[in-house]
Amino acid sequence: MAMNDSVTRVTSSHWGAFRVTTENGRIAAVTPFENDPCPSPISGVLPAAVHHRNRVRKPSVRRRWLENGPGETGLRDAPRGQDAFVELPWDEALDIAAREIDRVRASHGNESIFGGSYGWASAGRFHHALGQVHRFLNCAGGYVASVASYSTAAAQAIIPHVFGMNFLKLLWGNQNAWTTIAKNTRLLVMFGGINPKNSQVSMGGVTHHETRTWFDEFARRGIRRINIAPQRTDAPDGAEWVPVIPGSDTALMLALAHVLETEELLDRDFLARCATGYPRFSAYLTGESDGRPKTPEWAEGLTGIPAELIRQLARDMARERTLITVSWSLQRAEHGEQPYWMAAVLAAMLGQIGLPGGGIGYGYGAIGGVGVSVRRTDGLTFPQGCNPVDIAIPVARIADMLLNPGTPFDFNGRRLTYPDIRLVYWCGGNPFHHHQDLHRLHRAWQCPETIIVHEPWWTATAKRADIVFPATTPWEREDIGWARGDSYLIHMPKLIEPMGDARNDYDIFSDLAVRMGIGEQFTEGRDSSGWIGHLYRQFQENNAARGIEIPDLEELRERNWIDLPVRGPEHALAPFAAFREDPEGAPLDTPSGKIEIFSATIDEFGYDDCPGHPTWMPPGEWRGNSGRYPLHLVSPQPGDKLHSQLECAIADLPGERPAPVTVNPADADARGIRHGDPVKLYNARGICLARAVVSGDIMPGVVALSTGSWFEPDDNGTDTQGNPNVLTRDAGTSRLGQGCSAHSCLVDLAPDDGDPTVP
Ligand SMILES: Nc1nc2c(c(=O)[nH]1)N[C@H]1C(S)=C(S)[C@@H](COP(=O)(O)OP(=O)(O)OC[C@H]3O[C@@H](n4cnc5c(=O)[nH]c(N)nc54)[C@H](O)[C@@H]3O)O[C@H]1N2
Ligand SMILES: Nc1nc2c(c(=O)[nH]1)N[C@H]1C(S)=C(S)[C@@H](COP(=O)(O)OP(=O)(O)OC[C@H]3O[C@@H](n4cnc5c(=O)[nH]c(N)nc54)[C@H](O)[C@@H]3O)O[C@H]1N2
Ligand SMILES: [Mo]
Repeated sequence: MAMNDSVTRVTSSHWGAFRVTTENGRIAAVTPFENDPCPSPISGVLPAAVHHRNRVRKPSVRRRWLENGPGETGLRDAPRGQDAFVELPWDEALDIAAREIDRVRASHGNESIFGGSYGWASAGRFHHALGQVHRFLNCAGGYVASVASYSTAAAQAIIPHVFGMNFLKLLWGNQNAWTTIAKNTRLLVMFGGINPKNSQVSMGGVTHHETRTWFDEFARRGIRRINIAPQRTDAPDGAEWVPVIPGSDTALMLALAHVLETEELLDRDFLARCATGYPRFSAYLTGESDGRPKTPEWAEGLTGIPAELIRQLARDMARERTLITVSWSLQRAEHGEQPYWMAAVLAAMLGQIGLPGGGIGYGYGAIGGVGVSVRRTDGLTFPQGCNPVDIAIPVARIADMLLNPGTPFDFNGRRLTYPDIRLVYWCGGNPFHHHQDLHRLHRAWQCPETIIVHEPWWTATAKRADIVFPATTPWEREDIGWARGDSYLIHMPKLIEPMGDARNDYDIFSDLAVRMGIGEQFTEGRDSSGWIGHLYRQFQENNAARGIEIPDLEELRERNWIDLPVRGPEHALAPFAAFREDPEGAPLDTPSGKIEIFSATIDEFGYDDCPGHPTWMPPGEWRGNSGRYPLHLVSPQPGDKLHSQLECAIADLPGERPAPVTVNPADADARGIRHGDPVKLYNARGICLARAVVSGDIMPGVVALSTGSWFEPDDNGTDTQGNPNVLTRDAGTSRLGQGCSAHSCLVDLAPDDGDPTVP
């Protein structure tokens, strides 16, 4: 195309499809995709972000690493993050990196390379950064991997024990569709809400944003909606708001269960036929086994919810067709396994699991694809190969691993040992945004000899690497957009030339692979367009076998997008219906074949932080047991963007940084803080700046600061942008799940008077 042509094409992203207009080789404007009923505004900053001065323009190597070699002892004087970078030509930088990977694998073995490399990267089936780095490291002899996710680690550990299936299988294939809920549910009880700001996003994309539309429909149909969450805004307007102290949902669920038990409102037949272990659990519930009945009065003090309200809610749940939903946030907390398990027990007691619109659902609203009625399509996956190294850590235990090589730890019934990591390779994630207790991560990050990062932008993680390779963004390369739970297949055209010397992750890995003698293995003789064509043909074949016709790639290029005929109420799910009908004939894959209210397997692990049935254990850091830091910090996902992506352009907007912290008027008044005031949030782990949004939409005693700001500490270590992870605690949910427990965090708040110390 000629340089001054103005072209508009549709492209895809994790937050949906949108139109991009390019002019003179630059992204000039972004406009909504016409078929999306509720397009996400996240791409508004795209033109500014893609062309931002903060882009990594050339391969860059940290000066002291270059001068002194890997593992140089000077890290104490100039830790990663405080050193200058030297820009090098591609050939030289690739030679250095390939030599260094070869050195580490020869002298310490592949089990000293960490390639867990967590992150969302960007959408697009072929250029997905994580698939790229994993395939590359597999070809190179393997790497230490990571398992589960920051999103749902505790759920992924507990759900198979309870329902006998992988959590993701439950999520995508065994939950009520929105259509089924609209038709059948009468009472929707939402623990942690169902937040449309989160359903803007889905892994790989969500073209048709329909959560709000469904809630309008629920309201029209008179479906009662109850939002049990610290913030009113956690569910669409019109829901009844029941504020709950964060981390106390298990106590609330136990009290609801207690009412069902004592008022004989439970389905004993369902429990006998479809569940196991109720008698043992009910001895705990009634206090027979521990002397403490889990009454509504008991829960009132823990949850902040009046006992009478709990009692009434339990009766209403027993009377109506009730769907209990639980947001993912509940399990990103200490003992995060418990509310997930207890919600399943509560649903089993109500006896509606397997009935349309009843039972239990996890993660509605957390991502846009959940609940959407779309037939499954398969394929378009860049093969990662096999990992010859059989070591993986729970994903959120990265700092523990780097700080404690050789130390044993427990994980879901196994005793594992942290490996001794010499080289970290990160591609498509931003741990210095997403990990907890960032000052601790910063210390841990000084341990490896070498850190290599691919990034389009100079994020806090890129700034803390030894070798940084500039990566392209999706708008600088061709790809295919398609995702689970979406019906759209989108050709993502290359819209502009790469910024600076940026290259595709695939091309960077191909060149490293050639230098390391594994070129043929990694590329199989294909360049990126060869791979896209190859994967696309496989996708066509797979789906033809299922009767879904996919046009040729040339035609898709021409048409830009197509809406595949895979949507519709006929694909609505009937979760657990067959099991409910005939639990012996269609058993679950648990040891008992039933829903496990008591799990002998978990019991035998002997974990005091995850016993054999759902149990209330007050978190170590929790409002009920705090003196010094009286406010509970929740750190939800940002509504205006995806994690830390495109942040540099948002930070440029007047008044946007530091980030807003939502505070109840009572807490603000007590500290002399007014709406809009600069404030500092602090605890023993760190300090960050923020600006106060004083609002009655958050319950007293709780403050909310979204994730997403880049970590930019000043000389005193105070984060200037408002990243909650300088405050959050870095500990596993329990020995079972070892997940991220960011939501268990206490802080205090003060006006920002410019004094670097805390009051
Ligand atoms: N306190 C607290 N912390 C949390 C959470 C919380 O609730 N509270 N939530 C956690 C959760 S659930 C998650 S998922 C994580 C999210 O954490 P991350 O997934 O790490 O966040 P992103 O900002 O999406 O990071 C993606 C990075 O990849 C880069 N990138 C984009 N495209 C490409 C590409 O093509 N190639 C390369 N090489 N790089 C690319 C982006 O610039 C960005 O820096 O945060 C976790 N952290
Ligand atoms: N716009 C946007 N959408 C996103 C993302 C994004 O970055 N931006 N990230 C995506 C990702 S990776 C994920 S994992 C999902 C996460 O989806 P979720 O985990 O469901 O969402 P969060 O925003 O972390 O939390 C939702 C709400 O839970 C409430 N909450 C916190 N702790 C508790 C508690 O103990 N009890 C109760 N009852 N409520 C509590 C908080 O008030 C919070 O606002 O979101 C996805 N969607
Ligand atoms: Mo996530």
